[in-house]
Amino acid sequence: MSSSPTQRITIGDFLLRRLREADVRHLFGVPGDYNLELLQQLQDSGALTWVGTCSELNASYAADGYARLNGLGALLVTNGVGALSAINGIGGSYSEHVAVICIAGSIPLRSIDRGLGMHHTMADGSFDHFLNAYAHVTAAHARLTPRNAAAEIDRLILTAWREKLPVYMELPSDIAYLEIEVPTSPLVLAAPPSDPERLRSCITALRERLSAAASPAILVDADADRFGVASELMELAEKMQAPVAVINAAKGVIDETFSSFVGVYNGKASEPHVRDAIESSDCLLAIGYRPIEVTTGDFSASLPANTIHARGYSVDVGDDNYQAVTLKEVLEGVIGAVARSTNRAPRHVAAAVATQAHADGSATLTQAAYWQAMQAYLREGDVMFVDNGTAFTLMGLKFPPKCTFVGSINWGSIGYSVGALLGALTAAPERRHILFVGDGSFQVTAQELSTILHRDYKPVIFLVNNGGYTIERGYLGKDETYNDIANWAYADLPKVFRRDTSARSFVVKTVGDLQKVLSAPNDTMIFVESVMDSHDALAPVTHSSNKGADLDYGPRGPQHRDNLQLRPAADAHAETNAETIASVKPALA
Ligand SMILES: Cc1ncc(C[n+]2csc(CCOP(=O)(O)OP(=O)(O)O)c2C)c(N)n1
Ligand SMILES: [Mg+2]
Repeated sequence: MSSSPTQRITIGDFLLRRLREADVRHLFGVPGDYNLELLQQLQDSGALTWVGTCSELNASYAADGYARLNGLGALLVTNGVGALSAINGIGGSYSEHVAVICIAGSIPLRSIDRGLGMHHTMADGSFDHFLNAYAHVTAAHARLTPRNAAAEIDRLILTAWREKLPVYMELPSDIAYLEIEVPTSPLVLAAPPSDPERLRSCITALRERLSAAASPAILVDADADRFGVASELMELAEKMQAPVAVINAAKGVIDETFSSFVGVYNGKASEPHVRDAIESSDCLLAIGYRPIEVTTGDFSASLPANTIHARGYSVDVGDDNYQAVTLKEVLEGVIGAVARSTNRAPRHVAAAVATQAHADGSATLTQAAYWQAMQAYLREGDVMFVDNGTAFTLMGLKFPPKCTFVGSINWGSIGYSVGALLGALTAAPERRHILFVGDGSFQVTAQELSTILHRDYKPVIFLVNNGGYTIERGYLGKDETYNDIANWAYADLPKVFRRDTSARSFVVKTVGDLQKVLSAPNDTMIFVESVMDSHDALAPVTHSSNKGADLDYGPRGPQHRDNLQLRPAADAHAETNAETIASVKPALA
């Protein structure tokens, strides 16, 4: 029996206290009768700041965006209707490895005990549907009771943080004000310590392989960010003079101005020097590598057979698999164990330099000119958000130092970026946040702009109005109406969502218009609607969509019919600067 001191506290207050101890300072969501009692506890205690959103879907995206910058995020929804609205976003957090705690105020235990039918249920006598649904998209789930609350709250929060995955917690509405006995000591977010022997052996195995290698290299996936080891990887690369590449799901995780950074590895779609560094390495260290078609150049990625695979809590080296080790401790140990290399030929490759766009300011705005202007706009420390669509062109730009990239590459749910922007702004309002979004994606979650304005945040929003789903036209339906959308007055929306807004809104149609608005100061929201042709997409985007259609529909699919698919323009390579954005890749449509 533990003799640590305990105290009596209500379940709701304990939950809020634990969230605060886990450095969750904000809670996103939508009130409902089943969660209002917890909201009142939040209000009375001031433990957390409530950020009400327009929908639970947006709250789930916001909590994810918050967690990307904060390590952990949380949302509060109501039973069934709220929980199922949020489940897409939680699925995304699972797919993208983001620690989000989804709390559902749920049916009172009294009703469950007595079998009383209640609203926001299927009225079929079962109260478990949503718990069961969430079991598939979370690392852990539980319905709290007065008996299990103290243990389950800690288990769920710790599981989310340790696994970098979402969890789901039902708080029956009649127990939040009941008192339980809990430890007075704060919750400590810590990874379980490594098994000393396994850690030692693992570090030795890695040191032996790396030290014997002539051309060691490192390949980084998103887990390097989630497990917070980017700086260790850079230190290791620097010490070994080894090149580092990222896959596009990890864009921005390694500082792109770091001398050993070579670029984005994407199989055959990679720049040759990146491909060579990874595929011909005699000792490749891959971090959390989770290949899918859009991160591997349609499965053309080919890692050396003897690649070392390191994950959050395990490492594969040759025939050996090391469990009970943490990535950070492994990397720290390896950095200490390998000798500093002084004689390896530096692999550093100068970054592509953007060619000058045509100076004619009256020229109609094109994707090529647009992205070239964006390259010049980015600055140190920016947080960049990308939604699905031609906005993926951002992935081909070179980021300045200390930038953060927020995207949903594996999950790819359109509209994610607008909710994520709200969340990330809430976590780090002092940074400059830039959203790159298409009109189609924006229409899914546009109303969250109102919360961003309401809270006086000052992001820069670049919206491309191209009349619909251009990236989809590269799959199928080049001119079909199913890829068209209603043409909103996008730039008027800040005014609609906040009457007294100070936001600067612009509609730009020419290169000159765009250049002018890019000099606007960042002292308020900047909203730029750029009007472009529905068939304008850089060749890498269209090409990727075309290949995606072949994979999706097979040889008997309709994509080969005449003119049914937007293809790379015949003169794409003649574009003034298309080639400067050559490594654009993912297209999830
Ligand atoms: C929730 C969801 N629904 C549908 C899709 C399919 N989808 C992927 S991209 C896309 C169109 C994006 O259009 P837009 O944002 O306007 O980008 P652009 O026109 O620049 O390509 C759609 C509908 C999706 N990824 N997610
Ligand atoms: Mg569009």
